[in-house]
Order: sequence, then structure tokens, then C-alpha cells
Amino acid sequence: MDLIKDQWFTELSPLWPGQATSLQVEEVLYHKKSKYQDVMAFKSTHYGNVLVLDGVIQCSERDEFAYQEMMANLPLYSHPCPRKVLIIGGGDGGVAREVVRHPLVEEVVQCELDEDVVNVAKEFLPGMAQGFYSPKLTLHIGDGFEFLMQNEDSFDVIITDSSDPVGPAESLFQEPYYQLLKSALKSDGILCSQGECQWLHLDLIKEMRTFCKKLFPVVEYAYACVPSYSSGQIGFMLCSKDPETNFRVPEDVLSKEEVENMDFRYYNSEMHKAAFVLPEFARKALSDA
Ligand code: SPD
Repeated sequence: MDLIKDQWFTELSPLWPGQATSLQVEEVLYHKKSKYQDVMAFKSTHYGNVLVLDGVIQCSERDEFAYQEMMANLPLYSHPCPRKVLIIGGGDGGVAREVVRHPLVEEVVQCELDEDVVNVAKEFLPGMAQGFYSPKLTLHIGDGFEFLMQNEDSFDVIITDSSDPVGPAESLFQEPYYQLLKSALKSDGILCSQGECQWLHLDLIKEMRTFCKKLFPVVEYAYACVPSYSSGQIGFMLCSKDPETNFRVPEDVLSKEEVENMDFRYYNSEMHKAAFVLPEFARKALSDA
């Protein structure tokens, strides 16, 4: 199917039936099939450069910071000392960019399946890909499942920055993957995974929350507003092995000056707390009662 018609890219997917997001295209920068998926980057008229995988928008230069800052900092600021971090996926480099600049993080390992995505990001999304050049980061190209199996009891924080649960990322939304995440975390480890959208995928989120609750003593769902994602929102599934973790209150509350010095554009301590406050329909669906 043609993804671009009359200079408009339209994002159609069975994951959001009856609706679509369109962005006006100035120029297609890259469009090829990798070993795993269809990879496209285009320059849009109002959202900067945009990365699209299998027809679905992954990030735009205009609003990527909302997702990447929250994906990285919700777990990092919920852990008392996040020294060693693993990122699964995240081939555009935006989450890595955020993780490496956290002052307590010493070592970051990233496991991305598709090297073509990394190369496209380096060429067309340089603001995101800068994380790849940090001396704290080691990039491993390979399968996340295999990597987790070989690294038990190793990480303070694991972040899964995946695409949606169709194609290469489907298994990353299922219980066996979370069992592996659990075993790769240290005894007080925390995970944060792409948790889809409460307007579109409440049943999936419920299902994920149910199996996460079997595996972890603390499980929470948070969200951020990202205009270029379908329905304008995306969520994060957060789990901790430490029963004392309270995701809703950051370990380190940042002053206005600290937020400015870190150059955050979305994350601050108030946003951290607010991200867990859900609208009533979602709160009810995701509560135990
Ligand atoms: N519906 C799109 C979800 C995309 C989530 N992953 C984005 C990758 C950004 N680093």
C-alpha cells in the first residue's frame, strides 16, 4: 500500500480502526525494506523529520522529547541508584540520549534488533541519535530475548522502547518476555516498557497489567501526550521487584534550576507525579476492584 499520497503520509493500522493520523510531507529522505521491516524517514512540513516503521510513526523531531524523556526518566527517577541500564529496542537513539545524561547512570547497554534503524537515525535524526556516541553506551545489534537470557541479575533499570505489538515487537507485550525482564533485573530492579494507548488498547494494557502483577510486587501505568502518535497519547508500564518502590513519588525531586540545567522539555517532578493520574475510565479498568 502507498504510504504517501498527494504529499500526505497517512498512518493506517488495524490497531486503531476507523481513524488515522496524517502528516504533510516535504521530501522522502529514505525508504527501504530492512531484514525485519519497512523503514521510512521523511521531512514533514511542520513536524521536522519523521521515522516510520511498517507504516507507523515512531518519532517526529517536533514532539519526540515527550516520549523519550518520560520513557527514560520515569524509571530512572523511581530508582534510588540507577547505575546500570539496559535499553531493548529504541533504535532511533532518543531514549539512550536521555538515559546517558542522568547523573547517576554509569553504564548503558542497548540491544536493538534492526541496525538499519540505527543508521537511518544517525543520518536523518541526528538530534535523537546523539546517545549512540556517549562513552557510557555499548550498542549490541541482536535479539532482545537472547540478550536477556544471557544476562541474569544484571541491571538496575531495563527500558523496552518498542514499536507496536504487530510484527517484530509482538512478543515484547507478552508474559514470557516479562519473565525474562524480571530475571535480568537485579533484586531491586525496575522496568519501564512501551505501554500503548489507554484510548485504543485498554484490553491489552489490562492483560499486561494482570501478568505483570503476577510477577512483580509493584506495577503502575503512566502516560504522556505525544501529538504525532495515534490518539495523541502513549503509556508506560512500570514494574519493580522492590516492594518499597513508589513510582508516583520521584526519588529525587528536581528544582526549577535543575530542570533547566538538564534542559528537560517535558519531564519535571510534577509531570512525573501527574503521569500516573489516569482518567476515570482507565483508572477503573486498571484498578484491582
Ligand atoms: N504507536 C507508535 C508507538 C511507538 C513507540 N516507540 C517509539 C520509539 C521512539 N524511540
